[in-house]
Amino acid sequence: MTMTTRTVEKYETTATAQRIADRVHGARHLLVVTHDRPDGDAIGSTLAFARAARSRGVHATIMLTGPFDPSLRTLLVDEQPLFAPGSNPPEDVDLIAVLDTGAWSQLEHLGSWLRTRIDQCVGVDHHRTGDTGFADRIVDVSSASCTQVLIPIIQAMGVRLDTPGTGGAGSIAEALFAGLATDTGWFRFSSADAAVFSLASRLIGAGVQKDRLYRQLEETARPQRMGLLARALGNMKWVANGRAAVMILSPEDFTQSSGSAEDLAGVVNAPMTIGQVEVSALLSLNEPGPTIKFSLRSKPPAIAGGFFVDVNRLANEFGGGGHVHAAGAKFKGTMAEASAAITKALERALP
Ligand SMILES: [Mn+2]
Repeated sequence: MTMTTRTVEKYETTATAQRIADRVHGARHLLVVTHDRPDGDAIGSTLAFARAARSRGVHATIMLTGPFDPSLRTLLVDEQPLFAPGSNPPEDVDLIAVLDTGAWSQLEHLGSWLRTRIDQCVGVDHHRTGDTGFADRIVDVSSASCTQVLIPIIQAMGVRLDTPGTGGAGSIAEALFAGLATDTGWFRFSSADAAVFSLASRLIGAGVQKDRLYRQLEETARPQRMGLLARALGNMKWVANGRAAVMILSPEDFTQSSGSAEDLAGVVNAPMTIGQVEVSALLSLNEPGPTIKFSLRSKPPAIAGGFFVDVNRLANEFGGGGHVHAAGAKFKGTMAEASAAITKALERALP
């Protein structure tokens, strides 16, 4: 009998911060990329890393893939990234930093190009799983954001982060802070631990203007959001003795408020401010059709170890999923059927 041994490589750190810094110093043209549909941490990470490399005299280009929230554009300031698909990566690139992901599935448009240059790639990430297998990578799942993982690398590059007056618009510190703030829900999530606050303190000490950044990133919705919110609250139903709220938005609501699916961000959260509410559900259908979108939110327990509703499991019942406190699903049927089905599921989850 023969034993076949197959090494399944773990997704973990293989390089030191100094090793990554040395590779940056040895590069002529660094390309910085991140996952498709980049969020605040992805954009913040690419900006911080490219700006740090440039401050050490290394030519750096950022390439972003897919749509992203228009408010994040304000972080770019003078930066002019390349966008994929559409433009091609520069030919003379000799080092590629892949940030905030280690999964080929999140690198759809650049994946095949990156695969041909795998020995030029380094990875920096804070996610638990990945399959890109770059030889030099730093994976720190204890970090709240990828920008936090970048700190020791940027320091090893010889870049100072604490100098007062260096944290303004378009700075390395601002980009690092943007990733840290957005990935921790502005320091509310459990990932916002003492190390996160201490890093935030350093960055604010460098001059990062958190109030301006908050306004720039979080208070930029279109007026249409208020119209949709008013309609959602107007038809809200309490279920399970007021411990859950169900809101409905039909195609008519979207037409009359001139709103679109993008204007929905945050609407599902409105009932969560009510003390007795454990779960909020928003059922939306932005144009006539058979597929209704469920958005579900729940609160963490009121006391450590106490009761809470796992909305990921609730969403699973409808073929969807997500996280414990934020999930979604798609429902085929009429709005009345959708409303009856979610009401029944909520009453079961909140006996
Ligand atoms: Mn992240």
